[in-house]
Amino acid sequence: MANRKFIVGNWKMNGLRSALGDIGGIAKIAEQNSGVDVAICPPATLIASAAAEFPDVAIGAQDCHQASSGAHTGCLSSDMIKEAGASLSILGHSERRADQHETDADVKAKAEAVRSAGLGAIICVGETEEERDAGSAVSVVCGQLSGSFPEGADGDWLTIAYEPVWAIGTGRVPEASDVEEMHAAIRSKLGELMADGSENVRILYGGSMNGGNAAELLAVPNVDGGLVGGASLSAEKFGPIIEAAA
Ligand code: G2H
Repeated sequence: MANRKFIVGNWKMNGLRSALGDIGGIAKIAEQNSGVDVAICPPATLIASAAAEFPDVAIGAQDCHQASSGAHTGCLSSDMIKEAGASLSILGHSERRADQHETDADVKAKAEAVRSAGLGAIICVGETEEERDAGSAVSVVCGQLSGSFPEGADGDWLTIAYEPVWAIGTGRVPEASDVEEMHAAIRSKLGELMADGSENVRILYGGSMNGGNAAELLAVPNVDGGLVGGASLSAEKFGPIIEAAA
């Protein structure tokens, strides 16, 4: 049986309190499309207010430290994001792998930390343009998946997001056939990594998804939803993506 579609907004470093109304608008559209799971991951400063004001839509974080507490200036633990109202966290986004030098081992530890707090994890993987041009996209992505893969993985709390780095925020999107090939490879790797239940782990596509291309991308086999950046910042742009998944 096909997985329920999961559409996640990654607001990255966008949004002041004045943007809470946009989360309200998205929550309303999510409510009208109850066959789709929807989450918004605003900046950490908005998690508590968004979760309090809009309890009917899932609110997530964009990162979480692997340690439970301690001398980690500027970081947030899984218990902290949970207490603020997050029910999940994006982990290992390529922007963090590049800017904060996060390794696969860091991402695995972070996923295990959010799992311990009872939260969901969305682990991001994806190749650069050079890696795709060199023909190594599948091996790079499967290598990241193996290295980042947490203990005790289960589709109830773990989601994978395939985000080709060259498609992020560029308006460029892979051919449907390339998305199909990669998602099939990820599905197969999940089967190797898990004793059972690998078919229940949702695999999202991310990278310049918008209202115009969502239906085609979401129809690709093994695409169980989308991780959406720029087009998730308003209900006007995000709504059509949620509706395309319904
Ligand atoms: C990929 C995506 C969200 P965008 O990073 O994770 O961003 O949709 O803006 O390409």
